[in-house]
Formats: sequence, C-alpha cells, structure tokens
Amino acid sequence: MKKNLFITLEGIEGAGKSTVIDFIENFITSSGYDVVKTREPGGTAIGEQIREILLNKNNDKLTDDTELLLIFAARAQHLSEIILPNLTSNKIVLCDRFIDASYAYQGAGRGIEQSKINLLENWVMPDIKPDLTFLLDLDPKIAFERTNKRSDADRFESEDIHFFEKIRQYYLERAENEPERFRVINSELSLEDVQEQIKNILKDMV
Ligand code: Z5A
Repeated sequence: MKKNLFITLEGIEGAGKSTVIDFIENFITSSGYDVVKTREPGGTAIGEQIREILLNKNNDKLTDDTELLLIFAARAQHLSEIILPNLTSNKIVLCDRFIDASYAYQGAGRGIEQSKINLLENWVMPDIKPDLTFLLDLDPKIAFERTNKRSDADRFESEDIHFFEKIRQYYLERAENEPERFRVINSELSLEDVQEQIKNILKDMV
C-alpha cells in the first residue's frame, strides 16, 4: 500500500460508513501505517461550522446552489488544512464522504447540473482524486429501517426514499464507470460480513 493513500467512503444515509470507518482505521494502523481519519462536510473547525448550517433542519430556506457552494467552501478548507498536508507527509487519509457525494447528493439528488459541480471541482481540487473509494451499497428501504429509530433526523436525513433511490442509482453508475477506483461493498449483509469484504480488499493492498 502506498503510504499516502487517499481512501474515501461513500453511500446513502445509513449505509454503515460511520460503523466501518473505525474498522478500516484499525486494520490499516495495525498493518503499520499512519492514518488520519476525517469527514465531509467538516473535518476542520471552519468546516464543522459549515456542516452545522448544512445539517440544521431549521434552515429550510437554504437553496440548492447555496448548499453546493457551502459544501465546496468546507472542502477547500479541508483540503488545505488536513487532506493535502497529511498526504504530503506520507499519511493515509481516510475520509467519510468526499467529491462523489457532491455529484450524488447535489447532482442526482437535488438536480443541480453536473457542469456546475465540475466547475467547482476543477477550481477547488484540480490535482486530487481519491485512490480508493468504498461504496457501501444497500437498498434505501433497508437503510431507512436501520435509521428510522433516529428521532433527530437532520436536513438530509429528512428527505424521502425517492431522494435516496436516485442517489444510490447514481453512485452505482459512477462506480461502474470508474472500476479501478471504486470497490462496491454489499452493505445489506451483517456487519461481520461487511467487514470481511473490506478486509479482503485491504489485505491484498498492504
Ligand atoms: N453531503 C452532501 O450532500 N454532499 C457532499 O458533498 C457531502 C455530504 C460530502 C452528512 O453526511 C450529510 O452530508 C449527508 C450527505 C451530505 N447526509 N445524508 N444522508 P454524513 O455521512 O455525516 O451523514 P449520514 O450519511 O447521514 O451518515 P450516517 O447516518 O451516520 O450513516 P452511516 O454512517 O452510513 O451509517 P451508520 O451510522 O454507520 O449506520 C446506521 C445504522 O445502521 C446504525 O444503527 C448501525 O449500527 C446500523 N448498521 C450499520 N451497519 C450495519 C449492518 N451491516 N447490519 C445491520 N446494521 C448496521
């Protein structure tokens, strides 16, 4: 595994990213690598403040364009403060969501033209792309069953199942178009089986 690998996790809400990210971190650390775990939107003090605006479900006046611009503002800060310096110091960066989420949520989900997202991608992150992306894939119905227990759904989590069906479909198409970067994980299986799939992929890389 190269020392400055950039790994991202993607998937619809409730796919299990938060649950497996610690497993991935532990696996890589115990294989002798330095790992920095981070997330989007967020990952920096400024980015976390932007995250609060984005997730606050009282912000029902937030327009789709404002949402997209805030996400890229947080990403610019995150790249400059955390992602790029750590990759430069030969650390593995493990990030819960990144650029693919913008195309999936703001593009496929909200209906913003890809060209606008492309413009921001070329501006904010012209020279960087994840080396490896785990797409945790599952039927939104199952994800909803897993997360319905949440009484405190945020601005994204409050969207209906059709929103997440569009996002899932888009993620799968994106993964099919970039098979060298994406690894699609069947997240409908038990946590142990999900971890096993991930371990088998990482094992071949270390
Ligand atoms: N967003 C965006 O729109 N555009 C962007 O560019 C970016 C982000 C970067 C916050 O992200 C929001 O930001 C996100 C999209 C938007 N909103 N949505 N949706 P986030 O990643 O922080 O939030 P999230 O997707 O809502 O994360 P989450 O709800 O924490 O989901 P998760 O991390 O994938 O799932 P989990 O918490 O690990 O698992 C959910 C439940 O299932 C939990 O009770 C687990 O114990 C259980 N679970 C997990 N795995 C299993 C298995 N295998 N079997 C059974 N049960 C399981």
